[in-house]
Formats: sequence, structure tokens, C-alpha cells
Amino acid sequence: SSPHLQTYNERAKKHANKAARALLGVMEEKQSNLSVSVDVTKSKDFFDIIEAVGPHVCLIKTHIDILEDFDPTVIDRLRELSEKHKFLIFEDRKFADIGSTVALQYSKGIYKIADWAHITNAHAVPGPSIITGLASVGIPKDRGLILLAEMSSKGALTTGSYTEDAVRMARARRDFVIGFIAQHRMEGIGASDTDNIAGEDFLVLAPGVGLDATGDAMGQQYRTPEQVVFESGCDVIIVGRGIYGKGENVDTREVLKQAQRYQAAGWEAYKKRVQR
Ligand code: BMP
Repeated sequence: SSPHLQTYNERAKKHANKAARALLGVMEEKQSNLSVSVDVTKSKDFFDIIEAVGPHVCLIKTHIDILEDFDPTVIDRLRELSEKHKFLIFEDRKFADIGSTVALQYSKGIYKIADWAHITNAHAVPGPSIITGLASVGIPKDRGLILLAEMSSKGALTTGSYTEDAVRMARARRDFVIGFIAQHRMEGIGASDTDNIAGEDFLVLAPGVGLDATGDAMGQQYRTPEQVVFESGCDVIIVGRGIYGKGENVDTREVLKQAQRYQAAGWEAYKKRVQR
């Protein structure tokens, strides 16, 4: 049956990519399809949030380049917390250049993303060579790549044939591309009758998730966990401000409460999906 009707556990056992297996396994074990996007600029707030939500998430999503007080110890501590609380790390880098450049951006510079992020992502706009470049660095480290197939923002150009072409690009590199940033399940999309899509299992990570707001002042659009997981068949809900608000001087008790609320909503939507 289609992957979105199978349990995370069933999928964890079969997946060809190690990062995807680990993520699906953690989701089942922690009963969480919640990823918290920790988009704050001070490392104290960053770690306060991660300490509070760690037990409730499968994945922590970072924008490491927005931290104003970044230094390499941030990475050491992030990795320690990833092991302590059993979550994977997803650096939301959105690579978008030629293969040779993204290979450098992924492995070098200050952040050395490939050394610590189990998962990162890329735009499909440069074509298949972006995957070739990132895979040259990521495959030897057992990393996984997510392609941006649909964005959550108002007026996004990621529609129609662009989305289909992104799925075809992923299909050609199923050893490394484990899924999509999207608003709907994507497996099988854009496949012709002759394409071999048997066994295809793309994880769909959906940002733009909120229980209390429908958007922000800059074009973000929110849907509920029920809409993205049950109705649209996405696998992971990505939540940022819905959990920590402005993210300054965070109230960790409130952050914990919201994380538990989103975890429960995401898991309920998943249970309903696989039981139907
Ligand atoms: P929030 O829940 O606070 O709106 O944050 C959403 C997060 O997901 C941000 O880190 C943003 O960069 C990311 N994101 C998104 O909102 N829409 C997309 O289409 C792709 C993203 O990575």
C-alpha cells in the first residue's frame, strides 16, 4: 500500500536511506511527528527551547546562520542534546547553486553542515546537478536530502510542473533524496506508466503549521496538523512560532506546553490516517 497508509515503523524497517530509517524509527519510538523549527537569534534562547521540546520532537530544524553568537561549541551542545533526547537534526539551508558550489557550502565554511546535520534541504531550481554536488559530500556520511517541492508562502512559484519535476529529480536519486518540503504527499507524482515507482517512500515534511493563526504579516500561511497529516498525507509537521512565539526570553514552561499540544495533535492525525 501507499507509504502514507503504512506505519512509521513499517517504513523505518524498509527504507534504503539511513537518515530516513533513523527518523522514522524515532518518530515511532517517541510517538512524535513534530519537528520544532528553532528560529531564534541568541544561543541561550536556542538551547532553552531545545531543552524544553527535546523529549517531544523527532527532529530539530535549525537556521544556524541566524545565531548572532554562534561559535563551534553550539554544534557540540546541539549534538549532545540530539543524543540525549533522541532527535535528528535538520539544517534548513535551502541550497540553490551549482553542484560544485553547494558541495563546498555543505562541507566547508564556518558551519560545516554535513558534519552535524543528519538532514538538509535544497531547491530543485538548478536541476539534478545540485543533488550530485550535495550527494558527493552527504552520501559518505549517511546523510539525507530533502527537496523543496512546494513552499508554504503565499504566491510561491513551486507549483504544477515545477513540483512534478522536483519529484522526478528525487526519484532518480532515491539513495540520497529522502523526501520533500511540501504541503501534500508526493510519491508517485509526475510518474509515467513506465517509471518504476514500486517501493518509493518519500517523507513529506510540512512547514506552515499552526493551531492558532492562519498566517503572519509576511506571507506565511498556516494549516493545522489535522489538515497536513490526515487530509494531505504529510509525515512531519514543522512548527516554529506556534511553539515559542517571538522566541525572546522564552518561557520554557509555555514552550513545553505548546510542544506537547502540537505533538498530541500531530500524532492523533497520524493515527487517524493509518487506521482508516
Ligand atoms: P513558523 O512556524 O514560525 O512560521 O516557521 C516556519 C519555518 O519553516 C521557518 O524556519 C521557515 O524557514 C521554514 N519554511 C517555511 O515556513 N515554508 C517553506 O515552504 C519552507 C520552509 O523551510
